[in-house]
Amino acid sequence: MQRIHSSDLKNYLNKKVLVSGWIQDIRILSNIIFLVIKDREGFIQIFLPKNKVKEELFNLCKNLTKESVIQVIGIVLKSKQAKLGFEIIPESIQVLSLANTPTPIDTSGKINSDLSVRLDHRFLDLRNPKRIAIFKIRSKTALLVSEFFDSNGFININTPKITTTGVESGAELFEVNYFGRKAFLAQSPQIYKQMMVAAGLEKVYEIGAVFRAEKSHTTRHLTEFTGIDFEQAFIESEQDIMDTNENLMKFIIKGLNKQCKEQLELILGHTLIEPKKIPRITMKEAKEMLAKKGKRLPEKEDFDPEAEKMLGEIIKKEFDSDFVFVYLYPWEKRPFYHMLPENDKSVTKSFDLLWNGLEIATGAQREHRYEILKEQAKRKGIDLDQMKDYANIFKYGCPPHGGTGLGLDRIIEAMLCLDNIREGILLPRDPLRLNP
Ligand code: AMO
Repeated sequence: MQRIHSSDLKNYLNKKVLVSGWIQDIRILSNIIFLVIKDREGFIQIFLPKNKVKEELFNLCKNLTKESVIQVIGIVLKSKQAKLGFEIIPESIQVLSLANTPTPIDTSGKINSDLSVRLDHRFLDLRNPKRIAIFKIRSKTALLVSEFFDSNGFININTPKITTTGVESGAELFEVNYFGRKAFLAQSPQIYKQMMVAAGLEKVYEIGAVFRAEKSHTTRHLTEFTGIDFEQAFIESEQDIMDTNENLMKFIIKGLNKQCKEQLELILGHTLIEPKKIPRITMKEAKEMLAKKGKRLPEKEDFDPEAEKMLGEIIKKEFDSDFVFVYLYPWEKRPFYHMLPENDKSVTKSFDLLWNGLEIATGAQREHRYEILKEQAKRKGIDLDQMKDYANIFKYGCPPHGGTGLGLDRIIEAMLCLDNIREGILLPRDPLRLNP
């Protein structure tokens, strides 16, 4: 017999089915036993009236423990008491795995455990429909990202995660002993995505692991996260790159509202708001808006989390948008490879994208002219010629180009209004957490 999921029960009324899952609840009364089992899609009630089921089944259920895995064959009947409106009267029950009791954390979601304890027992923590919903949404998001880039002519690439150089200022590198040679875990695919544009692929994207040796203990930083990176050639300016990001976000939201309606409603109580036009403001304008609300930031400084949150609220009020692009970031706060505008060398042709007051992406037009790039690197104290693999990209015909790095984990955090980035990643890595 083929197994069916809880969500399919409605199609099998009065028919014999095989279901399996984890025991969520057991209620034993003198003449009746109720079992609730959960599978990936929801819950199934198993009803055992003593006078209608075999005695051995009744006795077997008395010894079951919560979270044990069982397989049930029985008839689907309508039920007024069952949440889904159906229950199964079993003909047979097979115990596939008996769980130890008690479990280290409550899996029903009724008793809250500390996040850190939950993460220590993540596989048990995920036996909760709300948590599974997060990862169904995350899975669909990644798929939609690929669909978007694929249908817009981008080529999917896979770049090395063991490398010898990094170009992200501020983000530290994890050192690896590579057969006695010093290597690093990639802090972004920046070099390689630019390289592939120069190679002639023109438009590329990658979804892959990114490593940052930052000792940040915040609700938005991980030491290993999933980056969505893209790079595109023959652009006019960073505005073209913002367009791509804007279209991507609209595509994701539209797709999720269609394909993950149930999960979004379970977590948020509603589907996502589809953005109309995402406002684009300069860093200077953003700082003026913040200053009016009493938050003053130095000219050359980036936003702190409080400023980002405040800006999100201001934009929501003034533009009725959950998203905002902030562009023309100060040169001091951006890596050397960002292009500078002709008329103002104090800023770069770069931007951040914020969703619900959280930075989810950074992008820019890159400097593709070797001599200017070399000069910019020098201004940051970097000798470009020491970075041979990167420097070479610009020596043999490199078109104007730009791109973006988006954090998938940040997108999920912002989208689902999660308190902590760790809620949206299966097994987070941070300065303190290296397990499980
Ligand atoms: P940046 O360093 O801003 O830019 O990273 C891009 C995006 O990645 C996410 N992100 C993080 N997510 C979780 N934990 C972290 N520690 C973390 N650091 C960054 C954020 C961020 O916006 N090469 C450039 C991108 C580019 O210009 O193409 C870069 O890596 O969402």
